Amino acid sequence: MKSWISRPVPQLPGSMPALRLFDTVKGAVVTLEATGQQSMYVCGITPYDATHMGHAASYVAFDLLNRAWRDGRQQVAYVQNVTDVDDPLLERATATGVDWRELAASQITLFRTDMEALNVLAPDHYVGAVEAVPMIVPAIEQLLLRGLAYRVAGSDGEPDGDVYYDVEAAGKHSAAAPDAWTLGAVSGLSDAEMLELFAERGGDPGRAGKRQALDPLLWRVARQGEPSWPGGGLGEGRPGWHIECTVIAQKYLPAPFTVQGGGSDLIFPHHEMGAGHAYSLAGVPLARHFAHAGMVGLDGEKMSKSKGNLVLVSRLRAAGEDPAAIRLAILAHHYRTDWSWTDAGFAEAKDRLRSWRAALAVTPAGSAAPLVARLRAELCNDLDAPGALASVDGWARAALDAGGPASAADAALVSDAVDAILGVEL
Ligand code: 5CA
Ligand code: ZN
Repeated sequence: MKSWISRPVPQLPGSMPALRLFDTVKGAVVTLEATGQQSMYVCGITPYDATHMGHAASYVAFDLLNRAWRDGRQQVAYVQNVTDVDDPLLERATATGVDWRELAASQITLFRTDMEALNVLAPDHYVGAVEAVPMIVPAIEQLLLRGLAYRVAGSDGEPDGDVYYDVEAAGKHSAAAPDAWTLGAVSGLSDAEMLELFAERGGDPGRAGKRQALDPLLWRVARQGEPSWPGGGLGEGRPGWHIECTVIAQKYLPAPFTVQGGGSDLIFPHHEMGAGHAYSLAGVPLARHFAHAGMVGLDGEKMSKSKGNLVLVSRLRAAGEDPAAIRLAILAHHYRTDWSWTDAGFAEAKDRLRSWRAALAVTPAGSAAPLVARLRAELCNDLDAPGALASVDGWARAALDAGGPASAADAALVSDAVDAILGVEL
């Protein structure tokens, strides 16, 4: 699928020190080895109401990681998916009387435009679930062959043949290896916590005929009125959610790749099950590290399509708001914290942008290099964007207090650094 167009990233003198990042699995900040080659998979949107501020914040968070790596002279291979067929998308299409393909296409187009406006670097591969079906089918067949997946007989009006992943068999199968996956390896949750979240987040714990309540769907055989694709020995149908991301990541990235990213609502079951699928298929972990961004709310409530309390990037843009200010409003919060979008926070971001731009015109000679060093120190410390913003604020105050004369060379370096590292164009 077509990705979007990245704006060029200025190359700064010097480089970012080794990056420290919070790893969800380890529950601690770890140092990412600077091997020269990094790889990242960030879960993409389900295109039925894009792009709300929660989505935007998660992509800006991993864009900071991408930029920090690049500034540290690392090559980055970046893959993102689009969940372009899924129950909620189909439900929304039915409810609004729009063809599901049109709904998805329109929201993906909007998302691309929003990402470009927010100066989020594009992935090297942007892959839809639909186009990945031919790769996903053989992976599910493999899991069946290895006894790590099973078919469920039809009952209660459901047809025969849906395929589920056997979490218990998969855990036992890999248990001998030190880096093996067993249920809970990624999320560290108890059974009771997993059961609750599984039901909330697209799982079907009560489905008759499953071996364990937490077994996730791999293949849903065709139903009347639902889209379906050829599934070889699986029969016509469509894939389950977790196997889509697993197979796309395995196809386009090394195994293991460096960082699996997404919002914290993806830790369980999505990234847990994806890690299981990947280990079952490849015998090595999916990713070395798992990183998760906090949830964004609106005035204290989680922002979600179902609650209808969405702040859309496209709506703000249509109202003439500067995307750089939207990005700054996001960066004012550490990526791991949960926070709420507010008008006051946005107004603050707009003031900040104005002050930075005014300061650029009176950049004191010799002020740029120390700022670049401070920006790097903040970012390599678990992507501390609020710390970085405070550094630029300090520089801007000093510049405005001094009131000139300006150094053109320093102004150029400050502008390049704020762009390269924070993705904000002054
Ligand atoms: N298509 C799947 C991932 S494969 C999905 O979760 N799609 S999504 O459209 O619901 O979300 C896209 C990304 O935005 C995910 O990383 C998700 O964790 C993140 N996200 C969704 N809602 C919020 C929110 N309110 N705050 C922060 N991040 C959010
Ligand atoms: Zn995903």
